[in-house]
Amino acid sequence: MVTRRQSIVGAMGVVFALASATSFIPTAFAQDIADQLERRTVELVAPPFVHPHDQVATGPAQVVEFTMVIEEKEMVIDDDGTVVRAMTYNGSVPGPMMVVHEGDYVELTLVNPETNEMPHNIDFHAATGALGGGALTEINPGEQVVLRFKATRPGTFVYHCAPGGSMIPWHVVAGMSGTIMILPRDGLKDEVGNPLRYDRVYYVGENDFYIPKDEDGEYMRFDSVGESFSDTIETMRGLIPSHVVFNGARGALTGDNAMTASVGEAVLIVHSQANRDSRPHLIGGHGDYVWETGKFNNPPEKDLETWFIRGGSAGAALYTFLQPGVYAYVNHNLIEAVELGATAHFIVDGEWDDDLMKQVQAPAPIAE
Ligand SMILES: [Cu+2]
Repeated sequence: MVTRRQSIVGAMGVVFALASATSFIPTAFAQDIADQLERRTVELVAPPFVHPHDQVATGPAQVVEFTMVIEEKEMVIDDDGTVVRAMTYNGSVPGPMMVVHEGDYVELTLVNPETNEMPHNIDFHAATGALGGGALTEINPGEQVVLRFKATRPGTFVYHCAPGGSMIPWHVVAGMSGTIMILPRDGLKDEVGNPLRYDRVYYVGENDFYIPKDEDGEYMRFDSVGESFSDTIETMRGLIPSHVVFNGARGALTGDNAMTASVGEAVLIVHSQANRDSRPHLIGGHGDYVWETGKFNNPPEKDLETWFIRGGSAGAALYTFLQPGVYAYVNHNLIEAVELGATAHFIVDGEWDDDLMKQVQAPAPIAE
């Protein structure tokens, strides 16, 4: 008998080659440890913002419940009105950032509404086994699934869709990635164990888009997400993105959408790239403490000018702003920053410090 799931998956040409290898995994136990724990439900918020959370855990491990709804939709990604047939977790690119503590259990309800066209799933780089949960979360339109995993390793980790074959890179560059931050129960620490705290946290998710062009050199627009597949894959295989953007679109974090801070505030910037390398740089600032690989069991690097985000990872940088003004936060491949879109702004208020910098003489004609 061919089920609806098999017919849809077959029609998509998707082979869940590894799914059968994990079919022996029980999905429920009579006496799970997690069943004994207290539960907490978290409402996710769209990036660059992060849901409220404690930096230091206030009690024993909990089961932290999240829900994400997968939304396929058109999104405008630049000032020219270029449109992508995006696939998203909760409607944003990247998807929302989750925060838990080491030892907590993440319990995600993932919903794929009937109105979508594609099967989807989720692979958490923070999770252990079953393709990061990907093999246990494949859902067709009209289905939902609940996955629970134990947050055993502290750090910032990417999650992304991975439904098999060419669907994997396509869904990722169409927007289906995000980040979870697993804090040590006693919070972040410097290299000798002193506590490090942040006053604000922002999540900057970087995404490379590959919008095909027609014979006239114009960006193409498609009637459905399915119809965008073959031209998009052809463009993707050239490995040259048409857009590299923060938060889903050029300008999504500049101007009126700039991130804000005040002089003296410590700001944690979490930066993810699920598909491609990046190199964040804060122009006029630094990374005081940087977990370049995002893994908090390793000591942070200090005083960095630029840091490296490996494709398929998320890193974290802590910086206390010392001067007011507008700071550009860029991917320091400056072609990607300026031409392709990977620029954000911080607007920082406070008092200027002449000791750190002063214009000793304003521009004037060259003295004779
Ligand atoms: Cu997907």
